[in-house]
Amino acid sequence: MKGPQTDWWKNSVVYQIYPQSFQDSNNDGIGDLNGIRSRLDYIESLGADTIWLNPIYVSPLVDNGYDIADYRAINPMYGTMEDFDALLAEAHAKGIRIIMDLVVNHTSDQHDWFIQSKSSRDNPYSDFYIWKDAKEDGSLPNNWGSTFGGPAWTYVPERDQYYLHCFAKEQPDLNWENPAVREAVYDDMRFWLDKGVDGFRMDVISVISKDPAFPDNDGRYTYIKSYYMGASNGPRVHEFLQEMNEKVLSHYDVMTVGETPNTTTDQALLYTDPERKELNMIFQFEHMHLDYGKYGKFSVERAPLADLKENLSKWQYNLEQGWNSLYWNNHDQPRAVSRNGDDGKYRVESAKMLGTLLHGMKGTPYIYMGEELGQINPVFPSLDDYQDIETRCFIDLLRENNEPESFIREVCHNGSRDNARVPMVWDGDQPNHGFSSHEPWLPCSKANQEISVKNALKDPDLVFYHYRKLIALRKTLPVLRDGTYTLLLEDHPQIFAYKRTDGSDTLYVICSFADGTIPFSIQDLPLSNQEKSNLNHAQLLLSGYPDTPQEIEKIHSLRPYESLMILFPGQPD
Ligand code: TEU
Ligand code: CA
Repeated sequence: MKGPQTDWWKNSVVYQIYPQSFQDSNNDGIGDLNGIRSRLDYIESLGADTIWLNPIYVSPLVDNGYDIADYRAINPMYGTMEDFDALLAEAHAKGIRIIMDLVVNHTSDQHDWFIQSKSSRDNPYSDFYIWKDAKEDGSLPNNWGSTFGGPAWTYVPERDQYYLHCFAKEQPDLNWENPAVREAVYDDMRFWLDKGVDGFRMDVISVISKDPAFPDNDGRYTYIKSYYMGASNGPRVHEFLQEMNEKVLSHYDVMTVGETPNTTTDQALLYTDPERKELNMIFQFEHMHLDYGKYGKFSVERAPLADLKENLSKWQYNLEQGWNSLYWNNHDQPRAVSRNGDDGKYRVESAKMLGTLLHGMKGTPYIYMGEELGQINPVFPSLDDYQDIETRCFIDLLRENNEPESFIREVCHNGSRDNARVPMVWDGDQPNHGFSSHEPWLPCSKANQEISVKNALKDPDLVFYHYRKLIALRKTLPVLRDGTYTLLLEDHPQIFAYKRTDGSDTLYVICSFADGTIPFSIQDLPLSNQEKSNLNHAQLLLSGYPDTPQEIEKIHSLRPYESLMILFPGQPD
């Protein structure tokens, strides 16, 4: 929407939809825009007020849409521009905003810009991409590797040069040093903003500025040869984003979230401090890397609770002048219940606990489709069933390294992006889980068959209603938006506890990561004298168990993965 920027996004809860897998409406086995529109009531009932759509533009789907061939046209498999307009209008009518995925670090190699650019060294688009000669000795321009395996440079005979691609060779990096590239991107952004889109999630936006010397890297990130991804936050990235804000974003009341791999809290402040007029918030990855092993997230490790407590708290403390995004899941990550919770006996309790832990923090929470149900990692019958380019690349790499097939299966089960991309489970009793009456593009997950919307809506004690309460609390409790954060019980080996306070209300969030019952009482917390004398005023707002005593003095333990939200309401003025 045109007009000066406001900070509506500080009150928002964002629901991420992977369009290919959410709801098929024309029974071709592929999710689509009309399918999403048919499910807006569900999203409205959850209470999320903003939808993030993964890319729906024309694309050859080498990287499932993150290789865009036309930024202003809808991929016909998702529907038409009229279908998009209808979705946007109906969402807005329900008070639901929609943000799009802006993928402008690179295009598809089928984009007209690249087709022209690679045809010769002197055409209007020649400098739209990053072309380099071979080194004197004929070797590649530098040692950068692609995130999806192999070198980050591919040779084109027509130019007798190499072009850079930090991702697949079908995803050539745009040359942001070229003002014409930036203006072309800004025009494409205006096209969507003038249609009423409410903002953008910006794909690997920290990578758009490269060191002009293109130096060899020190070989970090060798497990996926993605040397470059270790060097994002390049020299002109903030200049480019301030220009983008000044020329485009500042003219609309929109939200922006930049995806910025390998970004520290200091760097995050540069992106999100409102005084700098760049982005509203970023997706950082430090908590996603706590269980990384030799092969990154294709790992058998688990994030130690102490590291989670330290890292999530660091981001709460250090972004006071900025703003955090809060996420466990997305289309690139495995399911949080499997990764950080218990996807067996205590699936429901641990899913609720992870939701409480995240949604009690300061920032904008993101819910990835199915997270509100407590979805777990699917079991793919064979390694051949994985389709994601990143997973395929790792399977090849691990086999090159002679890793045992059992290890490869285990780390793909733990880390593959396909874990998040199987069809949404509407009704486990319907063909293809109610997603489609046609064989889906990616097989449905039997492991999630009972973890369905239909079952969730029938049972108030399942994860859906817990997430709905968390979202409702964020709309009604100012302390959740503006309160300070303080980690409590720092050294407790099984409890992650913190408090939020705004000088009036004080909220205590207590989360057990133990798979057994452990002793706990409210007196274990550093309550203020006033709180100690007002225990009877404290309110148990939310628990992961239906039968937790409302009188908090009667709580003497935490059951497996039990989570509590306890409010000491401010004294009425
Ligand atoms: O992801 C950025 C990225 O580097 C991811 O591949 C992530 O680092 C990796 O999965 C490890 O967690 C963005 C998109 O979200 C992803 O889907 C695209 O494949 C990628 O950029 C290229 O556009
Ligand atoms: Ca379809």
